[in-house]
Amino acid sequence: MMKKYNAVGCAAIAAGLCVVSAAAQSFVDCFDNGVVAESDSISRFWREAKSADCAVSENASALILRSEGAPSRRATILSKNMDEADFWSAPVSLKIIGFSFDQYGVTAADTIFHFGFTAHHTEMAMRNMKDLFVVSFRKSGDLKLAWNTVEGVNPEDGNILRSETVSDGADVDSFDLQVNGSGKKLVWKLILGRNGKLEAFSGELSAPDTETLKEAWQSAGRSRIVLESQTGGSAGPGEYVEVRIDQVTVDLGSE
Ligand SMILES: [Ca+2]
Repeated sequence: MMKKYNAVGCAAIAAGLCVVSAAAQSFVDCFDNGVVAESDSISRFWREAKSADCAVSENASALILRSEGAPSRRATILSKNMDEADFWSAPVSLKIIGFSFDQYGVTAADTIFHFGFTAHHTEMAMRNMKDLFVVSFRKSGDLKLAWNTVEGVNPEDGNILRSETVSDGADVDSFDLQVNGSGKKLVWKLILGRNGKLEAFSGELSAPDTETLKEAWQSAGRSRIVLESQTGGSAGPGEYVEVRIDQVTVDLGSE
């Protein structure tokens, strides 16, 4: 059964920063209470994993994932197990709203955001998680959507479902990752937003790949969401990548 949570606590709604849709909203975090681990409605909802020098914080109604100081540094947060994120039972939509990148001393191509779904059991860098269905997005516009069932694979190096270079990567301010594995195949749709202008990509896994992923996921017996910032190879001491997010929601998807 889907659990429903209230979206109370989104003080930023009045400011127009935190828009909560009325229909089918299952989970929302507007990062309003100053403590990352505490979502606006669920205690101890997020757990974090950070490389040296990295930071996860919540400030002014935003989540900030900051990776810093060397290549391949990561700041990661992992949700609790969520019935709402179980796309094998019902279509799921994971929305990242009010997104922006900031970086210092690091190239746009090395300014990296990862997000998506995982059946992994505990918080750690995403490359060390198995069972991922994820998006990798770089400020340069490099976009990859991939899945994997093994540890030690970077999100952008798994089984690639889509690889694109989108225009105006620095202007992307929202993501909506919709996944539906509740039928015979897993179908997905990814919608990028730039100031209200939407760009969509979609596809589906083959039946054998769907079976492989579903077996791994159901063997793990959980579904979580995960977000991560990462530095690429051009990061040195004092240089950083920052990902800022105003709101994360998990809803019933559209199919
Ligand atoms: Ca919080």
